[in-house]
Amino acid sequence: MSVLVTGASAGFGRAIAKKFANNGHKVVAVARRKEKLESLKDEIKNCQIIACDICNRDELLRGFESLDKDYKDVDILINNAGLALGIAKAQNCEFDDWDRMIEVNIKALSFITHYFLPKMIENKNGHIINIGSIAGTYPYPGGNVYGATKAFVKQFSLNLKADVAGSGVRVSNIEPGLSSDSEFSLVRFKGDSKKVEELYRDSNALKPEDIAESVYFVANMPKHVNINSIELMPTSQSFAALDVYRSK
Ligand code: 8X3
Repeated sequence: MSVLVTGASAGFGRAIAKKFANNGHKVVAVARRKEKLESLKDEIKNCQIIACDICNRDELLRGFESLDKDYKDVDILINNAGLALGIAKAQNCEFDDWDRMIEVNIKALSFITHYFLPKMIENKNGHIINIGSIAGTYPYPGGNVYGATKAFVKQFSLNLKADVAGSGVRVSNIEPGLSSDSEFSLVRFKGDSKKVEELYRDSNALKPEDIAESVYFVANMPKHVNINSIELMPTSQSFAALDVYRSK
């Protein structure tokens, strides 16, 4: 029995991996950067790593197969890996950015879920915890495909829940708002640290540990309780008014 976390090298994923490992769980940490995973492995007990791009299905399958027996039987799958690329309006976006977000946020997440789900059903035990986003619910300029991928995660989580009902398997979607201390915004702004600084200025945004706490809470509710979703924002964040563009 183990907990598999994707995107575990940094940010939410790393904090989630630490939270579970520090509470006695075996953790499978998946991410691209081997050195970061090795350093995580040095920090926590009971951790095995899979260093690969989760969009590379062959590498991923090889990684799953290489796990020790007591790590292979994943009972909590945390689909955390995901990214936003760019904040331009749709008409000005690079299609390659959209393609990559769809590959990681939708296709890789679906593939990994598809791989582990049958075993969970067979064991009558398992929990799939997806990391969605408030962007899957609330539209904002520049959110275009990123928000749409997170809307997929939201609906996929609900549809999975409908399919696994009665099996003992649980499905949850954690939807954070503005979150700092991860590489998310630096990736989104393509390395422009000034924009990142401005985004977080005086905001007291959510921290990776806040998300890890929510994930751990959801996973540790009694087995008969399925928390379908948690939407969390920093106290400082709110909703924008609906824009009206006037002709004059
Ligand atoms: C990230 C949260 O507010 O940048 O998923 O869309 S937000």
